[in-house]
Amino acid sequence: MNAPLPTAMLHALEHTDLDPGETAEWREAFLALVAAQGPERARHMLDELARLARAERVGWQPGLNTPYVNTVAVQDQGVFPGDLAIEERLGSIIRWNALAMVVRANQAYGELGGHIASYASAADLFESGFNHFFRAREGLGAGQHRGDLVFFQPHSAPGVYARAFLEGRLSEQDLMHYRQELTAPQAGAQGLSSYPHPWLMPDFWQFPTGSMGIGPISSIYHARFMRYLTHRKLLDCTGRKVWGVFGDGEMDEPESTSALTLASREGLDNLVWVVNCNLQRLDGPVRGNGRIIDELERLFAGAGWNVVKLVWGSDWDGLFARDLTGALVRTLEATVDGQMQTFAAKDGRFNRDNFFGQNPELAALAQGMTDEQIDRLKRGGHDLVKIHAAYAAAAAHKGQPTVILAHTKKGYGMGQAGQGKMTTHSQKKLDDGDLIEFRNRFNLPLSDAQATGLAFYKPQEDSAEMQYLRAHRQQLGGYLPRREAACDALPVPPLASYAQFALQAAGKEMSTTMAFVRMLGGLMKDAALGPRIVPIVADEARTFGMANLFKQVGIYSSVGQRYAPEDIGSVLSYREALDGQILEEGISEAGAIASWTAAATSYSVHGLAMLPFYIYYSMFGFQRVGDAIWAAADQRARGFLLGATSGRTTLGGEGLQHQDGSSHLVAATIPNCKAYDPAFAGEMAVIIDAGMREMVTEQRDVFYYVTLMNENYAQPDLPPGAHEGVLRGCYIFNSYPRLSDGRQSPVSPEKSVTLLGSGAILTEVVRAAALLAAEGIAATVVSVTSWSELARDGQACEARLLAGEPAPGTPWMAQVLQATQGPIIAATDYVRAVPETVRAFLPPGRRFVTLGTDGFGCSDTRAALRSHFGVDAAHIAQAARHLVAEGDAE
Ligand SMILES: Cc1ncc(C[n+]2csc(CCOP(=O)(O)OP(=O)(O)O)c2C)c(N)n1
Ligand SMILES: [Mg+2]
Repeated sequence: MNAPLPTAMLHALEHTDLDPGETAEWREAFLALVAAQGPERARHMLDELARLARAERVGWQPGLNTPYVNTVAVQDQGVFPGDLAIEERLGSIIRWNALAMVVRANQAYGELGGHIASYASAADLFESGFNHFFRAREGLGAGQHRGDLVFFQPHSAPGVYARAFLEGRLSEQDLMHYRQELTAPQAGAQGLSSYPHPWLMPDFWQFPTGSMGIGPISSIYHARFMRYLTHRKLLDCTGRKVWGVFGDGEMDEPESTSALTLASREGLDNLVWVVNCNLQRLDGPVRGNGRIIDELERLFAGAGWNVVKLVWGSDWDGLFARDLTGALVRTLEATVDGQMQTFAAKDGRFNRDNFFGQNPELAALAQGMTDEQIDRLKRGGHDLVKIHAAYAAAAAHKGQPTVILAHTKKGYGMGQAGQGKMTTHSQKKLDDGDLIEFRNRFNLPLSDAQATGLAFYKPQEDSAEMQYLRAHRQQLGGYLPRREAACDALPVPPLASYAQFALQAAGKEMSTTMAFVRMLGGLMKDAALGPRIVPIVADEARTFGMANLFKQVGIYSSVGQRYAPEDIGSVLSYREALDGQILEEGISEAGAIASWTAAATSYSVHGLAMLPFYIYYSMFGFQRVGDAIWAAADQRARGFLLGATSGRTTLGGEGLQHQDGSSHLVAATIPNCKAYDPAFAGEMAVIIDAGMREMVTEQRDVFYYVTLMNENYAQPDLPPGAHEGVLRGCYIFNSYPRLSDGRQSPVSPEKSVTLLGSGAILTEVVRAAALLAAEGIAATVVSVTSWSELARDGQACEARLLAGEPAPGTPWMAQVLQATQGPIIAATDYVRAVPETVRAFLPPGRRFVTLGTDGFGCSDTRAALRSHFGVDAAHIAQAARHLVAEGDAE
């Protein structure tokens, strides 16, 4: 890998030299040292000089860039183990089918969209992986490979479908229903989703990557989670890799690069990224005035990654060898990406004149080549031999993650229709001439009519190509991508074994956060389920009173603990351990949610069910990393998100940025997320128990969002028979008959109200009920544990009704409220839109008013905040008085 560069290249890289003679002496001395004593001694000498330079403060820093050439030298390439001609033919066929699929869909329905140019640039990068590197799951048995994890660039999905077509996993009918998931089943076909979506194609896609940046960060945390499983001796993941093919434009997403140092710090040599540097994104060049490969090399090298540059194809080897003056390297060093893109878009003639024509040395280099040959000079990412060499180097590298920076052309092979064109990203229509040109360019065995008719092409099953394709996948364990869901079901311990204190709290004061942490500690002691629990925090464990878990189960560290912690004698000591159970992600909600996703999908990715509990400031969840949660939902995550210190008034002093009044609104929009805002520890216990059973025993693809509060108050016993209501969204908590001279009076509808509350605001509701009862207004208090479950249930009943079903059912909300009387007031610590979602499902004829915390939060006491937002007992009681008076007046 570290073979010397030709001397000419070194000349090309020289700076202005004030004393070339002296330089020559130093150079000769160094070369003599390498020749006589080898590279190790040479490295030692350079280190020594670097130490001296620093000591003398000469202001020298080693640059992070290497020359703009391949990292793997020709002589280190190794022998290509495949049949180049067959692989190229297969690649051409897959390219064609991918293109035909997109163009057909758009000819039929112009609005469907789709992409051709991205896969055209990535095809060889994908194919090398498929033919030689990406391992599929053999099975879950002992000694069987459980498969690599491969993250595919989303808008290159057509290429993955086109390959699956040759593999016999998708039919021609399926390809004809690209982006037609609703129409396809009517034609007996499978609709192919636009991008990798496990939700939509649960047997096919594993990792949702459609939102740029989420694939990259997710791949890092999946790789780290595999280490976690190995170190905790739950599952040996050695020998399995995580591969990710991402775009160069995609690297601009903050999520893409924010965890690079985690990957290197953890020494994740099970991780390989291939960044497809086609120099373009959607609108134009990624770095028109600079060079993205150089920039990424500096970034990744600086972050501690092994960088493999895959810049030029094999045809360039000869050019570099003949470039005795260094003119070629010098010119490449001086060419910015915007210009390189123009060269990609133009033909051989243009490049002879404008690239090689830049100086006589370059012109001489190109002299023996035809325009056609110049046109076909490949970039590294289009040369299967060079790609294989880079992948092999990456796969063998130890101790660091690797990034391969692959230089390609966007729209490669699309000719005038798209190669290197500014607008190529969205090009999805090709005219007859373009199609014929593409067929010719890739030597496809299609007649003119077949080409212009966009016929899909599949070689005979017994052809050399098909045999080759099958044999290579067989060697690598089978086909992929392939998503599987088979895993062991986990038993959940009886509720009473870890949550009796919460179910029968008998008025003991505590917050629901405290109750949760106590329950979690108990659950982790369960022999069967305990080890599968993954507590995750983003530097807020102490905030939530979880410090005791540090000692109990330890914080995961891939190197154990190399220091004596300051608090070593404490029962709460900060204990890091190789088999530590807690994932402490530091201040990175994006990282923590990626960790959670990795654990929450372990049942599918690894065939081993894990149960993550990620606890965080609720404001920094759906609001901060909502898109990552959406992707986790797509990936069919199973686990708990705990939005702690929740509510806009309950958090008190923390103010505007911290106080959450909206997370339940967003949670409600995620179809497989069940969101709860319990007021009491007993309710929370019932919800956690049901969630665990649903996710790890019944193995349903749902996840739970539960908000927790930091307010201490008396926790009542859970009323008998409340379980069903707690899970369906509400139950009657208590009734407060009106008091008159200390005696109870009969209730009349005019003097009754029904008060609904959730989370910590339920305590205000109860206080309001007591105030009203004392004034002669009877109140029934309904504890709402989930507004979104109530709304969903109501919508389902309504849908059945509208569909004319004979027994559509009554919404649970209406059933519960039928037993109550008077106007209804709902109060929460969230924006009013949250309780408003149930308005349609109330019993008919009841007045309904919602109180919430719309507006910006601010810092003050809970009492002051609740008064400010109008959700305290006084405001609730006032609203009730008004509604009762309104009723009296009617
Ligand atoms: C978060 C997000 N923002 C924007 C998009 C829309 N989008 C899809 S592909 C693309 C350009 C991708 O460029 P690059 O990463 O360089 O990939 P290439 O197609 O060039 O291989 C954009 C902007 C998206 N999918 N996700
Ligand atoms: Mg790009």
